[in-house]
Amino acid sequence: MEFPFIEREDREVAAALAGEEQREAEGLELIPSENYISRAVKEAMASSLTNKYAEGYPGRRYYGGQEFTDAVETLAIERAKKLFGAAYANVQPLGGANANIATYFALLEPGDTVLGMELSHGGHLTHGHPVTYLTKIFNFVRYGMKDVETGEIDYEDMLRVAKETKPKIVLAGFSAYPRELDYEKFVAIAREVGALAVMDVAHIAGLIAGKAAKNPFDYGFDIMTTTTHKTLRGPRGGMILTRESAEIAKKIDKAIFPGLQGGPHMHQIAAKAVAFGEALRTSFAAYAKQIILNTKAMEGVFAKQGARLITGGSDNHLILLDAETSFCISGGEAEMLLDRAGITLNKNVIPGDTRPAMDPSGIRLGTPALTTRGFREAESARVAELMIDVLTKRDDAVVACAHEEVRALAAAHPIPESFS
Ligand code: DSN
Repeated sequence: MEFPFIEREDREVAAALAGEEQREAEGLELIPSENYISRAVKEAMASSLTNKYAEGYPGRRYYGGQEFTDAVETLAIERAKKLFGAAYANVQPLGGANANIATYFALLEPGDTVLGMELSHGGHLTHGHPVTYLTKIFNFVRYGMKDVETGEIDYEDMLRVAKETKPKIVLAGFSAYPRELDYEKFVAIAREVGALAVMDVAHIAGLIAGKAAKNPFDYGFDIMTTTTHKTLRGPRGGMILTRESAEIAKKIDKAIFPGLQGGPHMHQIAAKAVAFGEALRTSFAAYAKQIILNTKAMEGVFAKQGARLITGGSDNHLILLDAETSFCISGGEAEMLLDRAGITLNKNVIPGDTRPAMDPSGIRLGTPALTTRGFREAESARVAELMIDVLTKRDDAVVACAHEEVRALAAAHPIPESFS
């Protein structure tokens, strides 16, 4: 993307923006929570709607001049409802963390309990990690995997904890778990203890929208929270979806505004509307399916090499690999080494990790961004081979050689401006 005005008026920012454009174009993005947006989504984000205050919701705002904010927010809401089979959608959360926090404040009293996934087993900070301020207000209890080699969740223990601690929310969802959850069991446990079943689908929203993964609402989940910028391929932001209860939706609306946020970012909401429109096209289903095929192709290469994959593989868009056991290298070192070859991914804790969080044993990688660039199974498998080469040999010549091939793969698959 060109920035002619910034170039003319602010050379320092222009240099940083141009650098990022080049980094994204020439490198391969494997961070599973990242993706590339269309030019149409970018245009909406750069639109004049950023100038407008619009506290409230369509048809009931606090300031005048809302005919166009109401139009875009209504479009975003209606498209989101259609994509996920929801009765209600709040498209104002500024991000996934905000969506989760608002859901807690909407539905809980201080001191109430949430049963969520252990962070080192794939859960997210906002699912109640002690470093978040959420734990000063609510009580978070945990479930995890019974067997990290297969990824099976310990549903028996989860039920035991639920009966003992009486959570108000049973929270499914993850940011580093490569398997599908047994939604029936989650909902059954929630119902048994009188809790609401909430699923944070941030990572797999695009897979659900593209019908390449099960939809938690089909299994009775009450609420889904999500980001809009990962597999869903929209602008950075969040959203909360309610399956059927008008009462819950009303509480969520109040928690977002005036409870936690001020003026909604209307340019982002316009971009969400555009992205949801893109996700409603039939081509998006093919995209979602290809993400999983590409992950499987990478999984096959790592498995053949004898690498240790947490849960034994992947059913979705991401792989969690024990770099320490597989390649005798820490996650942090692996991340830096691969960065030098133009392959970006992130270090990640693995279950039972004994290493520090800033340099854990694992790496997390995924295929949503590569798939947007048109990678298919063969190219994805080749990227895994290049990674293995770099991680096993590590010398400068091998890194340089891999980097050259990465540049060639990137050049052959330019970041698209449109998905139609
Ligand atoms: N930062 C996002 C991720 O990478 O999964 C969610 O925290």
